[in-house]
Amino acid sequence: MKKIIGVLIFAILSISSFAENGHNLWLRNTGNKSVNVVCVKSSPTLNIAKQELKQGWQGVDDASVEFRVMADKAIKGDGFKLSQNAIQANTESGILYGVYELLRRQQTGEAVSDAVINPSYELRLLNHWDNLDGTIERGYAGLSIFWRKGEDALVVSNNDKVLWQEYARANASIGINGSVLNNVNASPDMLTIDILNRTKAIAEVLRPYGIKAYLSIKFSSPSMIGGLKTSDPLDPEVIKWWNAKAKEIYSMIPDFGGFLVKANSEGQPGPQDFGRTHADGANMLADALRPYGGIVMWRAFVYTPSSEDRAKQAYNEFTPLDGQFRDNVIIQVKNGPVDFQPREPFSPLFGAMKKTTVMPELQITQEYLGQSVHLVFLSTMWEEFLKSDTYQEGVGSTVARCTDGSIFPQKHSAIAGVSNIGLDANWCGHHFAQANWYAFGRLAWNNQLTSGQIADEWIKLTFQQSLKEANTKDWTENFLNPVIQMMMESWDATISYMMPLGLHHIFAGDHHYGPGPWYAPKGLRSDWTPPYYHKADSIGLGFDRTPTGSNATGQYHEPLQSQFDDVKTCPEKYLLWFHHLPWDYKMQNGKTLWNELCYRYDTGLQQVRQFQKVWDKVQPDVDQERFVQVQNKLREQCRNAQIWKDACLLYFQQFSQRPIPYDIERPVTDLGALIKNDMGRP
Ligand code: GCV
Repeated sequence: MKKIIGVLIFAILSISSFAENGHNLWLRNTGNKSVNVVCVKSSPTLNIAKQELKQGWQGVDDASVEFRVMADKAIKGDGFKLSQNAIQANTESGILYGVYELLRRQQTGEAVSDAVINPSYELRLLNHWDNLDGTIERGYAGLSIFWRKGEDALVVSNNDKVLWQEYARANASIGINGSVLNNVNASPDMLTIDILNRTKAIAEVLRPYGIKAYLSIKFSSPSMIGGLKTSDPLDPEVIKWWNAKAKEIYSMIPDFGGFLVKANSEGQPGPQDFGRTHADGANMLADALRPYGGIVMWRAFVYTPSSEDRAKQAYNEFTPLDGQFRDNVIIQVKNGPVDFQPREPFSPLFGAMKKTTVMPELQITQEYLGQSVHLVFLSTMWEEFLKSDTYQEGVGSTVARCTDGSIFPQKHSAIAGVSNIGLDANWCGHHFAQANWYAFGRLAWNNQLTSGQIADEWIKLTFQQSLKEANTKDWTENFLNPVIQMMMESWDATISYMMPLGLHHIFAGDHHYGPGPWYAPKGLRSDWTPPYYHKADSIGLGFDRTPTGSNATGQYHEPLQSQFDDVKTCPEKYLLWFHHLPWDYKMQNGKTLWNELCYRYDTGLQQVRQFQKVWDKVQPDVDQERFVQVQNKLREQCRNAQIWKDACLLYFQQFSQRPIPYDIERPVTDLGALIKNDMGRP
């Protein structure tokens, strides 16, 4: 009898729990209808397009779809013209993107109407912070998919090729067309022949999917690996060295994309080491790449331990150089002026550099947002950022328009996301972190998309079992809607339990996971310690960036400058970013700043508890493997949110000397214990 019950339970479980490890991402579905593809040409890219369409077709059985690689003025760059029975594009990659669009629409139930669909940005890149030894800076999903240490470090195995191909396919399916293969804290060895050979092998796998390979380079490579005495960008021997290196690279990888450079930033070498400017350095490299069509992405993430507010330094350094860069140089600017914090106002460099191409750098890997433990849908953050109005060329000069070529004449337009991909079976460490990779690609393709739409698409592609299911009221009400809502609220929740009201950079140590508002070891430069940012004292909390403080508000175009300066008009989400306010400052809702802070921390924690309920309730609609993994992550997130709340409230209470409102759950941890245990990387 026991045996029979056991068999029955097993049978029921196997029906309901179709195991999935997440490796197939949003590309799990295969079609069940046949389609006839008409295409006069054959090429690796077109062959992939054909195969994808045949494999995923869920439209009318036996329909015909024609691929037309044919110029059309309405179609820009990688764009395409879509209809029920044809995909037309200027390029073969455009046909492939059209195929993925058609399939996505079929799978998500979106109508396929005649339309021309052009990308917002010409270059849509992932930046991998992967090191040659296989580790990944700020990577939380295992080791690198490109590099490894050991005897077989340079062997290109069949497994490597399969993985790179899967990676390329996933990227192409969301429109990504470039990958920077290594960390911006680059090893000079990247440019040695062995590594270039491996780069070539990677580039060959990516190429048919329309993806170009790029490399991060170390500015001092000429002296470190080239045997030169200097790396001065104006030195003729250095110029010759880079010219020869570019020639060598392009002889191996004819479609090589170009270089990404972190220079004179966080200890990396750069032109300033030789008394030269960022423009001197970037232009020298740009000239070396120009004959081959390559570009230089030069990062503006610069700050030094000076008396100047860190948030102001990049603007101070780069705006005087506006107009001095070659047209194949793009200045890559992080979304906020500090460093990928849970929430920042946009960097004032956007829109301010009017004669220089500027590209946004977003961080997909969740360095400051719970790494691979917390469920945080970053699309909402990026949407807020892209839609922020800089006012630089009048109302409507959003960051999106200032960077995508709608406002400023620019030869190129680009956007980059720091990848969250590693060797983990599900690629990203957390099943929901896949949604951030997906969202980045979708927003890079169309910077006007809403996060709601992106979440809707991603959930359908990632979790639904069949098209039939997607159309049922049950699945929509019981799974789709609650999960969308959870995702849409998740960023807000995280801000609340980590750093509400404009607080920023109050992490412990340098792992950037748990709270550490107290963290300030003797001798450490102050701009690497949280008290530099929160400035808690007996009077109040926050960084005064108005004219009475650092005057960072002066870097924003009116009316933003006045709006941020005035505490009454400053959006509350940025209040403590721009103002140092007394603990009893009255918020718009009438609460004191201290009380509001307490409620925000508590609300964030309660939201995560709610996410746990949402997830537990959707269990019948998720395979067992992914269900349990997400459930466990949510439990840990909840415990950690509690720690964030306790740590921050108990720490700030030492300054505010006020009680935590009595209707809020009390802290469950002691501050002393929190400080002693300093929450490390999970
Ligand atoms: C790649 C932050 C991160 C560093 C990162 C740096 C950067 O400081 O903590 O790990 O280095 O940003 O973007 O260059």
